[in-house]
Amino acid sequence: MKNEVLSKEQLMEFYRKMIRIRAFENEAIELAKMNLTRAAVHTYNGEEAIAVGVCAHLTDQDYITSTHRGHGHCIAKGADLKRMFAELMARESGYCKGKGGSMHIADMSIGMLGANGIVGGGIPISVGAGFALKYRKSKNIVVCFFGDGAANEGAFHESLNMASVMKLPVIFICENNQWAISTSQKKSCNVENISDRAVGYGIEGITVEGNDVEEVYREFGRAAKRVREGKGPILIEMKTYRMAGHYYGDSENYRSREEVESWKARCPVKYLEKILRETCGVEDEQLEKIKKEEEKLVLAASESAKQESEPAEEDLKKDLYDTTYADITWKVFEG
Ligand SMILES: Cc1ncc(C[n+]2csc(CCOP(=O)(O)OP(=O)(O)O)c2C)c(N)n1
Ligand SMILES: [Mg+2]
Repeated sequence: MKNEVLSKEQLMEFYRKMIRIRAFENEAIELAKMNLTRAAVHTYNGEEAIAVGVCAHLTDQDYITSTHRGHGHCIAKGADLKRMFAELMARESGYCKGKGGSMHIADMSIGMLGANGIVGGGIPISVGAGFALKYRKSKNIVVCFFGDGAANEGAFHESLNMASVMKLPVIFICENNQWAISTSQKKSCNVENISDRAVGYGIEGITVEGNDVEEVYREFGRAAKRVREGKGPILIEMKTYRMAGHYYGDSENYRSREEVESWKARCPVKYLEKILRETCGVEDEQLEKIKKEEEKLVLAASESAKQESEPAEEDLKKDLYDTTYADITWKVFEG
């Protein structure tokens, strides 16, 4: 349902953010090729419209939980590019002092509760965060990003059920990019849409064209309004496609070239460029200028992170656990 026209300025801002994410991911691949990254790198190429359209509705006081494919979510929520690159390259100035890598980036100052190497791991965390917000009578919300593969895990079922019965302010966003490593989504799930499962939890389920940033923005906006009003959680399935391999180095021998090419033709960046040209009268030179500016920004962040030092050997065992809470727990046990 198209009933809200976004301004040219707003669409240009979405374009800039999507290009920033694409440029970051392309640079992350270059770093992986040079063996500068210390953990697996899972890129978000092809899914940029989702993070950008969703996060445009959020403030720093709203929370998100993310996945192993989390760079796009971080950037859309406002994370610092240099600290992200530093984390990928195991530098001390990275988000986890270089000890976490790509899959463990978190930034509490912007409400980014963390990427997660455990598939489905962010789903129950989002329910806990939702409970905290409700307990504090806050109007803020939690957005939980996860993949189609994660939607087949027990944690998904338990979390949606609990969020529903407790009417928690959580929006579950399934990024259905058609694949969970080499497992086709269609072969691992027998319902037409993952969002159809919402009925089983007594909540609303919506299916959205995830490569269309306008549709993502509009549909998420409606859902966010309802959830902020205290009407309980919503499940949104965003149909999209992972344009690159599962991680850098994936042979991709489980899917056909034709399939990849057909989805590349539906690339969210290209789709938005077409709208900007045809309905907003934007010239190619303006789009090129944004691309150049964002590439420059990303490369500067990467170069600067490369110059940073690695964590010192004597700090190896530091920061592994948050001892504040461990101490409290021990005190309780010890009476
Ligand atoms: C609990 C758990 N099981 C298995 C894995 C291995 N694994 C890493 S990514 C992945 C696929 C996830 O697919 P999906 O949820 O669709 O996310 P996508 O990679 O497509 O973004 C799997 C099975 C893991 N990291 N954690
Ligand atoms: Mg997937």
